[in-house]
Amino acid sequence: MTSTPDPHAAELAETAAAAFREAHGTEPEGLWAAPGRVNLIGEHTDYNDGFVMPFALPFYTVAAAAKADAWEFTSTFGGGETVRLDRLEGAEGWVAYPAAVARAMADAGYPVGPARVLVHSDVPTGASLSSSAALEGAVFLALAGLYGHDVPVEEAAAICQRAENDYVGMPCGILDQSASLMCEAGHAMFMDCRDLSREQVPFKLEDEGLVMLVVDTNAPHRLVDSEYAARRADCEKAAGLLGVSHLRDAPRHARLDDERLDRRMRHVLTEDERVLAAAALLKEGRVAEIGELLTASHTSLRYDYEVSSVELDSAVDAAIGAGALGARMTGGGFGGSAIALVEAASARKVEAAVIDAAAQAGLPVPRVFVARAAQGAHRVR
Ligand code: GAF
Repeated sequence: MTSTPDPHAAELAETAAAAFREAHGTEPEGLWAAPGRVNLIGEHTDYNDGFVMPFALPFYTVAAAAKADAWEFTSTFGGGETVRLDRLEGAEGWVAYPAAVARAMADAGYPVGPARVLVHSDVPTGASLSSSAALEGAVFLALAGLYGHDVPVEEAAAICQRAENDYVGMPCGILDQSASLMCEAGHAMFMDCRDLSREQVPFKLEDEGLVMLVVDTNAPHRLVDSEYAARRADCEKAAGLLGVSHLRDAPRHARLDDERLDRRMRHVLTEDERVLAAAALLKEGRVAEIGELLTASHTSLRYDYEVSSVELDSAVDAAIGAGALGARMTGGGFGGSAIALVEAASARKVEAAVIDAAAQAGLPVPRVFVARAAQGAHRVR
């Protein structure tokens, strides 16, 4: 939450301010932006009290907002109509997210509202790039700003997570909200999900002649919520059998008789080790060497945790086949996006291979773009 606005967030904010004026005939009191994210490594570890390492993407959701006599929510992506609510309970569609944030803030002792909130965004939706967390983060900052609450950022992330858990009904961990609120430009954020302690690790790939490609498979998410909840339940059961509160504390060489639970546990334990190894390499400037860890993470998510998909596997296999240093799915899985670490000189070749592989397999055409580590959530003006 720094004071220098990201230039792209500032551009989006101008559009949001104009749309707010158009909808309400007045100026917003302020504009707040929160980004989507890529998780570099550390997948399905957050709810096991483990380690993650996301970075913010230069895609933002901007909230233009002002105090008002009633709740009014407008978006530039929903046809521009304004939804007026007498009460926050029962809000539907995208409005369920800002309504959930306002309710969770009140629950936490930060009463807010009512307010006019207009939302404008270029965070891809349904792509595992945290559009929900970006929406929650932008609305949180807007409401906290309007109603004068100075909330520690760790608490802000926890409130946004509870908004999603308690009122949207998605049992997510703390990764996405923390990433959107706490990442810093030019850095990946190594975070311990047990206490949200974190270290910003320099992550400027261009200095090393490398790029990070994001492959949005354009595949619809399938069974995301039910399968996600099932993985959480497996982890809780495995931890219970081992007598630990979270799998992060399972002994390294523990084994479980239940073959499926054993694989789930192995993923969590080895993934935590990979995050620690990747953070150590990045701190030593040995960026290219994290490639193997990314690919090992994907293999573990594919076979042990079983959250990949045919589209994600196609993208990862094609990227590696075309010379990527490493590749993996990112986010919850079952569709969404993959990432590939590549030498800048081979980026085009890898992109073409990924698109060609999808076409050959009759899969949706992926969208491939280069990611840079952008700034976390902040007030634009
Ligand atoms: C989703 C969840 F929202 C996160 O909390 C995290 O568990 C992730 O899947 C998997 O690492 O994005």
